[in-house]
Amino acid sequence: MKVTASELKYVFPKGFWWGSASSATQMEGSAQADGKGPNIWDYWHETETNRFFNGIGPDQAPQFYSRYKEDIKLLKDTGHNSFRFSISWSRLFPEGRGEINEKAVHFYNEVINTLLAKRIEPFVNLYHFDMPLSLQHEGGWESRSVVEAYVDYATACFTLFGDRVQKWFTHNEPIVPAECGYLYGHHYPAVVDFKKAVQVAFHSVLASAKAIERYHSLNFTGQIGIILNVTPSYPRSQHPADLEAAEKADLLFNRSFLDPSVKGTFPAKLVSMLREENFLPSYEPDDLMIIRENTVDILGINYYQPRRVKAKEHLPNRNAPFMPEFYFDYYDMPGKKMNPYRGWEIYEKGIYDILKNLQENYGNIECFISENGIGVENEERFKNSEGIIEDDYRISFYKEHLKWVHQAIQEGANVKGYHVWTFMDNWSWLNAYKNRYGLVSIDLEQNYKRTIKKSGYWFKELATNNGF
Ligand code: BGP
Repeated sequence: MKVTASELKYVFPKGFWWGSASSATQMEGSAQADGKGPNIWDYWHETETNRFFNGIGPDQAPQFYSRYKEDIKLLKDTGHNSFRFSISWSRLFPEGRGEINEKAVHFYNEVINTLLAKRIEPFVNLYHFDMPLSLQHEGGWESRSVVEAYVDYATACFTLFGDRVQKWFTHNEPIVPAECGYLYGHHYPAVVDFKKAVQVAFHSVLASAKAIERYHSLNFTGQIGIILNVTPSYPRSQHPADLEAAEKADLLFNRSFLDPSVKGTFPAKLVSMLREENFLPSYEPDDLMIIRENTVDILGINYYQPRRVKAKEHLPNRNAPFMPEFYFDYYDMPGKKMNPYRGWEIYEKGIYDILKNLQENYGNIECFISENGIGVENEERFKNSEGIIEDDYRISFYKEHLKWVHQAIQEGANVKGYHVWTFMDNWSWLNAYKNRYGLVSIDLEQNYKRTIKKSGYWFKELATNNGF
């Protein structure tokens, strides 16, 4: 229902981007179809199925590959004026480099053209956790040759689709492959090695800068940026030791990517922390200059939860593998609000704190909320007699975050849009279909039948009214 602006409490700036984010491996399915090469997820699922919730792998993602037309219509029905998806590197280049897969070119052209025909702006991300297997065999992001392969892949994407795509992103949450793949064992190759994690992180930053350099050198008129999960670090107290713990967590998890991406430099304090432990990455003479000169045009912010920390209570075991938690302990704040299904704290003001930080300390760079959402288990129980899931908790979740986004805008934050995670219930890296995040539900029993949830109808109203 369209209402007038005076009837709304929270009105957003004209042209605000309303939409959602997705990723290839989580949405496309058809993991072996039409010449796609395997990526690390296809491989890991095949070799260690037990690691995945109910043993379900990426092949059973919601089949966007074959159903994109129906899905793009649903994007329209849920009010999207913009939509982020990622290109599957191993669909476009089955070996990661070399011969291109024409069927993939056709597919992504179709997706882009269908979106544009419906006046939905495509936001295209190049890397969302899905390393082609053959490049992982070369060492993945640990390896310099993979950085070069990535720049070639990015160049191919710009050349193929850059006449129509105006918003590009080099990575989604690049810290995740570093921490989950090289520290915490959640992503393949599940190595535990801090030095390697740092190398992976450094190469991701370098790859991003090189792709930005390439994009700008090709004289496209669009923008290129990066998507970061900036998780504010809150200290338990104002005790100097707690403050230091929070600062170190912030340096490691946020500023490690935020500073080089936006300012072109790594924080001196982070560098000295890493030097002290002999963890500095290896790099070539020009790398730091490339990073300095090729910062992002735009920043996407994924926000789900805060990070609460305190000073360490006990000395770490120096014989155990080094972990970020050598610098701080997690703080379990009494009374915090939780999403029990995902085990993540819900703290709406965090989104405002991030935007204020960007405004005050990062030149008020143009940004948007690129992911925000809540994953809930067994949503079937909320189905009404018409088969629609009444997910009022999701609507409240969005509203409570949007109030803070609105507040930041009133105070001058340069935030241009709000994308939820996610459009349609999809396959999650470790939880498969356990927690559902979509505006649209998927019925796995009925051939992935799509049904708009109550939140999907609400989102349409939100976008139509440009506020609520
Ligand atoms: C973000 C990722 C998404 C998505 C989301 C939800 O960090 O960018 O890919 O998965 O988190 O998390 P999960 O699927 O683990 O519940």
